[in-house]
Amino acid sequence: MTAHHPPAFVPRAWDLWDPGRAVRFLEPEGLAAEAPRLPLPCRALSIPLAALPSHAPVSPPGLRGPALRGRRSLILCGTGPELAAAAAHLSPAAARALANYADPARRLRFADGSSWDLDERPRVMGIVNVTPDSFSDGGSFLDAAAAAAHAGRLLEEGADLLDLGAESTRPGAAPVDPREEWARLGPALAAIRRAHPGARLSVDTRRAEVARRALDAGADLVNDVAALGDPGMGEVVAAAGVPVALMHMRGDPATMQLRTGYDDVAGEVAGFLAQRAAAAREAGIADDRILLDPGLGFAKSAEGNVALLAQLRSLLSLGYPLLVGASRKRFIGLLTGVAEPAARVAGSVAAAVAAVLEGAGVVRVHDVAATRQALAVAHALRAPGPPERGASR
Ligand code: HH2
Repeated sequence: MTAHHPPAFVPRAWDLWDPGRAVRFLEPEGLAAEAPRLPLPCRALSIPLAALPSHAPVSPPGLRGPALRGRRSLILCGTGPELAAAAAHLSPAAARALANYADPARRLRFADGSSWDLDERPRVMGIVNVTPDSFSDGGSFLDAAAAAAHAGRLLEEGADLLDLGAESTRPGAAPVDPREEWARLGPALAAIRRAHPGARLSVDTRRAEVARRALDAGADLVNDVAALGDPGMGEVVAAAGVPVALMHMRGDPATMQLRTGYDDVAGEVAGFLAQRAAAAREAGIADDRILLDPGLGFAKSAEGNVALLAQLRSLLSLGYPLLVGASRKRFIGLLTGVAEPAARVAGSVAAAVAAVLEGAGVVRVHDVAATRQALAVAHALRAPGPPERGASR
C-alpha cells in the first residue's frame, strides 16, 4: 500500500503514526472516551467504512465478537506496514475500503482519453450560472454573450473546467422545466464553445434530456446534483463516455432544507454515495469516470456542512475522487457573519483549502484566481517536494 510513494519520504497521514505502536482497533463509540488519551493524530485515523453493508463481518485479530459485529466504522492506529498486515484479517470489503483510504483514487478520465491526475494538483471548476435566480450571481450572465465573457475571465484566471448551470438549486428553488433549462443553456454553451474551443465544459443538470443535448453540443462532463435520479441519466452519460459527478442531496432543492437532521452525517452521505456509484457502474459508467460530492448546502445544516468538510477524508474509503462545492454558500456566511454572497471570497477560499487538505481532488468555485492561488500553497503542503519551476499544467 505504500507502493505509490516516491523514494523520498512523503509525510502523509498514513506515515505520521508512531512506528513502535501496535495496531489498535476501536469501535466508534469508544472514540470519544479513548481519543483524548491516544498519543496519535487519531483524527486522521477515523475511517468510517461506509462502503460496507452494516452486517459485513469485521474481525480484526484480538478484537472479535459482539463489540465489532455490525459496526460500519472502525479506528485503526498503526504504521503503514502494520495496517497493511492488518488488512489481511479484515473482510474483503473492509480491506478494500482501507486500501482506498490509504491510497486514494486520483484519476478522472475524459471521453477523449485524456485524464486528470489529481495528485499532480487539485483541479478548479469555475461556475457559470446562466440563471435569473442563482443565490450568488443570478441574472449576471443570463445572455449568451455575457456568459461567454464570464467564461473567458474564469479561464484566464486558471479554471480547469467550466460548470454551466441553467437551473438554480439554491434552497427553496422551484424546479425549472427542462425545455426552459435548455433554452437558457444551449445558446450559452454554443457561445462558450465557439469562443473557447479547447476549454473543458461541464453541464450542471439533473435532467437526462438536458445532459444529452449538452453532450451533443460538446460538454465534457455531467455534474448531476441528483446523482442519476432521472432514470435516463446513467445511460446518457455511459453512452457519451464522459465523467459524471454524483452529489448527495435529500429530496429536491425546493424541500431539502426541511431534511437536515442526521445521526452521522458523514456515514449517511457516504452510504448514499456508495449506492449511487454502484448504480453508475451498473449503468455502464467506468470507475475512472466517477466523481463523488458530499453536496455541501444540500439538505445540510451549517453544522452538517462543517462536519462533512472536517470528515471529508473518510469518503476516500469509497474509492473515487472527491469534488467539493462550498463557494459563497450560506454556511460560509453564517461562520463569517458576511451576508453578501459575493463578499464571502476569503471564507470560500478557506473552505476550498480545507477540502483539498482533507482529500478533495476538485473544487467548484466562483472565485477562480483566489482559489488557485490558495490551492497552490495547500497542495505544496500535501505533496512531495516543491512544484517544478515553470510547471504550467
Ligand atoms: N452547488 C450548487 C450547484 N451545483 N454541483 C455540485 N456537484 N456540488 C455543489 O456543491 C453544487 C453543485 C449551488 O451553487 P450555485 O451554482 O452557485 O448556485 P445556484 O444553485 O443558486 O445556481
